[in-house]
Amino acid sequence: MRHTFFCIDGHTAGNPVRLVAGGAPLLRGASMSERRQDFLARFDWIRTGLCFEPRGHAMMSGGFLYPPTRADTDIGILFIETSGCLPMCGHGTIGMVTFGLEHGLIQPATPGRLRVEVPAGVIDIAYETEGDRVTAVRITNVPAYVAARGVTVTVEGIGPLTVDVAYGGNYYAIVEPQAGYPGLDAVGASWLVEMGRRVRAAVSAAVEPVHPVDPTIRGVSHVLWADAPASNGADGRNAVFYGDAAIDRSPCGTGTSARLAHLADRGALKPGDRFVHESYIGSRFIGRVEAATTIGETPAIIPSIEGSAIATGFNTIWIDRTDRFWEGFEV
Ligand code: PYC
Repeated sequence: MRHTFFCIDGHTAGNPVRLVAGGAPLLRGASMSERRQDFLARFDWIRTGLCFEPRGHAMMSGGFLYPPTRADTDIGILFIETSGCLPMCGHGTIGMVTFGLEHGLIQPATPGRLRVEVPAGVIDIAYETEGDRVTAVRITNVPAYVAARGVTVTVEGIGPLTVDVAYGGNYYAIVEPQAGYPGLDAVGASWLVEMGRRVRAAVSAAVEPVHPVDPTIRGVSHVLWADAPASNGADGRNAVFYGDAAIDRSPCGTGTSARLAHLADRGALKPGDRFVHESYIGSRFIGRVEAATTIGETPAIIPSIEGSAIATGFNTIWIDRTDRFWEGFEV
């Protein structure tokens, strides 16, 4: 049996985005969070088939547009990625909103603005256009907060390492330069991947953060290797490790949101402050601390991130069940 998926492929700040514009499964659930659980239970083969080799690669990421479940939102987004079915993805949202608007799949009630339901909650979008192109997308993200401070773990190949854990739509172990991690320029991408796996495993054995309002969002899925900026005008630089072998080519939207919460928590940023975050390949998002807030009783911030995306083409992909690798593979 052959399943056909019509995709718009492209990238946000260098990281891939595959918008599956045709072939999305019908999902059950009263919210995008419940639909995410339904997708994981019944359709995860679509994610692995489209994201893993041979149809994807270690960094592959994307998702589907759905009618929202809430009357106060314009669309719903479900994310797929090599690392799983994320509660929220910043670079993916920037890409999917850009491609959806440019190809008429999203019809905003108010031009320049969208309210989007994602599994992690509701986000607000402001976008700019030039002709038929979307040139910038700003996401006012779900609230971000620091879940754990000063977690010391022992990592083979590094030794003792102290990290903080922060949430920006996914949970991040944030590693700042210290003994054992001398900064991005002193280590290579393969070191960041190998040590990223070990840091995530060690931190996950030490703490399991659970979202204060939605307990389906739990656990450290990503490692943010933080550093000082490499070039003029940026305020910080990072390499985000995700999945089994990926370093985000973008500055990572949820990672930047977590980093904003992290810096705000220690008083280095306050509401209104901007933070230009540079990726491993030198692309940028403009982050901003919009306001202080709470999640339940937990102090948090509302972060925003701005970036842009480029579509690179249409891609009609078959997943044929007679193919030995129909569900994809990782090596
Ligand atoms: O931009 O939020 C993001 C993201 C998550 C994983 C890769 N990119």
